[in-house]
Amino acid sequence: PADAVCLGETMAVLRSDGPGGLAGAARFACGVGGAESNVACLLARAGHRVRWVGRLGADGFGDRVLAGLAAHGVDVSAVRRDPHRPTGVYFRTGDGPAGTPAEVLYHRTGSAASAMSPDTVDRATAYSGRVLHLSGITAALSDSCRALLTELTGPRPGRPLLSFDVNHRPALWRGRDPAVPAALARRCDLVFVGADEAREAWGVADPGRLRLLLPEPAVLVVKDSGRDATAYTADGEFRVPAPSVVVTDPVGAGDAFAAGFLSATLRGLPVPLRLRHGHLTAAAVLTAAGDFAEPPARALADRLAALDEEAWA
Ligand code: KDG
Repeated sequence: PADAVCLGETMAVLRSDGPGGLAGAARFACGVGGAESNVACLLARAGHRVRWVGRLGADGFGDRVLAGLAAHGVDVSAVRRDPHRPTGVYFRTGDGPAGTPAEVLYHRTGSAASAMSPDTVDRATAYSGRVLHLSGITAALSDSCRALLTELTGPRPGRPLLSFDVNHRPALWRGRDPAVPAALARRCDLVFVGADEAREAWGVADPGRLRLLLPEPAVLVVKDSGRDATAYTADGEFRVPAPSVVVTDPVGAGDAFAAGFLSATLRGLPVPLRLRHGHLTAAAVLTAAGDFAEPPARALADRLAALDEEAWA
C-alpha cells in the first residue's frame, strides 16, 4: 500500500508578482496549487510512496496538474477526468508591501473537483494508504464534496489514520456553515489547525481551549503562526517553538508543516520530533517563493531536528 493518500482539489495557479494587485497585473506565470497535493508532493520528495486522489477537467490545465504532480513522484493513477467540468483555476499576487496579504481570486465553482462525491470516489482507493490526508477546503467546495468527507471519516473497518488540516479559507465559507470543519475534524485521528484560523472561523481565542472544541482526535496540533506549535496527545502536551526565519512567501507553509509532521509520524518518530520536522519543512517553504519548495533531505532534517533544546528555544 501507499504510505499516504491525499485527497482534494488541485488547480492551475496564475501568479502575478507585479505591482498594483490583480487590478494592475499584466503578466501571470502558471503553476500548480492545491493544499492536499502540496502535502503529497512534499511527502513524495521526502521519500514516501504517495497517491493523490482528485478530479480534473479533460483540459490543458488538468494535463498540467497531472504532469506537475507526477514530476514530483506522486502516484496519479487514481485521478479521474471529467469531460463536462473544467479544472479549477486561481489567480494570486505575491505578498503586498509590509505584510499585506496576497490577493487571491478563485475560479473553482462548478469545477471537476467540486463534483467529487461518495459515488465518484472509490473508498478502497481513498483508504489504500497508511494515512489519508484531507482538508477543510474540500468540505467548502460543494454539498457532494462535504458528503464525501463525511463518508470517508465515518467509523469503518480498515480505515487508515485520518489526518485533517482545517485550512480555513474565508472566501470559500461565505454563506456556508463554518462549524462544518470542526465537526469533520472531530471524526479524524490527527488534526492541524492554526490558532489564527480558530480565532477567525470559530471565535476561539485561546489555543488551549481548542482541545475542548476538538476532544476526540488522538493528536491535535495547534500552530501559532511563527511562534510555536503544540501537539495535544493522550500522553500530554508538547510545544516546540518555530525557528525564526525571514519569510519570502507564507503560502503553503501550513501544508509543509503537515507534510513534515506526517512524514515523521509515518517513520514512527516521537511527537516532539514530529513537530520539529513540521517546522523544518515549513521553514523550507517559507523561505522560498511560491507555495512549494524542496524539503530538506531526510538525513539533514534528522540532524537539524536532533539539535539540542537551546537551538530550538
Ligand atoms: O495551502 C496553499 C493553498 O492555499 C493553495 O495551494 C491553494 O488549495 C488551495 C486553496 O484552496 O486555497
